[in-house]
Amino acid sequence: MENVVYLDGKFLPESEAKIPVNDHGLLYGDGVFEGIRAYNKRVFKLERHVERMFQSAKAIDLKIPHTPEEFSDLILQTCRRNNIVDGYIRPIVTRGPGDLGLDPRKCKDGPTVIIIAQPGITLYSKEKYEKGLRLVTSSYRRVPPQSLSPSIKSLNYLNQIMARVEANQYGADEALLLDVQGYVSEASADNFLIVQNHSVIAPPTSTNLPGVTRETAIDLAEKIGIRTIEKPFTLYDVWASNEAFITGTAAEIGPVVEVDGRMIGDGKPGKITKQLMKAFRDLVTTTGTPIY
Ligand code: PXG
Repeated sequence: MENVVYLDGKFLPESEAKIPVNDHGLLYGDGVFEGIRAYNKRVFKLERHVERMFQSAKAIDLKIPHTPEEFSDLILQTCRRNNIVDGYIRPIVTRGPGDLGLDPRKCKDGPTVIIIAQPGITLYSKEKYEKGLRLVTSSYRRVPPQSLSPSIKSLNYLNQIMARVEANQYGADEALLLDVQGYVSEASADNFLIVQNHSVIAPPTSTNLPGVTRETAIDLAEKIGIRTIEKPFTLYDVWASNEAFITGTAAEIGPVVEVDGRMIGDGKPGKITKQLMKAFRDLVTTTGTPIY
């Protein structure tokens, strides 16, 4: 059966959910979005994702025409319309349709609100989670907060797409981006963390997206009794680390076993990484906002 999409107050079959060609989301990437997962008929960290979307919208001075509570309810309704058990949810709010020209004041009809809920998303094969991912450092630097805050989950992903294209050209699974100062920022659509001397180390979020999965992994590490440290680190620290992993809603927690041709630890998914992957699986399948 065809997917049902929420678009500006209506639930429509996907093939009928159309956006005008003059929507500033398309013309200028002017808008924000979220990526959320549902597990076992529950939406994982729904409130936190909605909160982050409202924060991103506020940062670009875009007023979402709903309260966060209303928005959460629309997400749940969209899941119900699509009989979601395990799924992937993509809310998008664009500046809306308007005449050509950057000025958001041209978008007189107000924002366009879209919610897609589909049965799932797969980024990497099962084998990659068992054997680990191979990353290469990108020659592109993550856009600095002086230019556009990387904490805004906006519709402008070209910086990361360029890095991903480069990683593909090198035959790697993912790209690792540095910030303009040379510290590790994040992967193309995932946060990047390392393990050194039994501690999990995460780069501060000033140079990357404050990932919900990153926060969750840090909470889980602390619950298990693993020390977590937030501090800038360099590629040297990555190459010399005992373990490394990525976190993201789509990727979940993925072990990294190679960066720039150097083996991380013993070249196999690390012990702490595996512990976190297991704890994450337990958490996502037992918590979250019920859809039904
Ligand atoms: N950094 C960036 C730049 C991201 O886009 C993350 C980190 C991880 O954040 P979360 O909150 O998901 O742990 C993201 C998230 C997709 C897709 O369609 C991308 C993301 C999330 C869901 C789906 O590829 N990126």
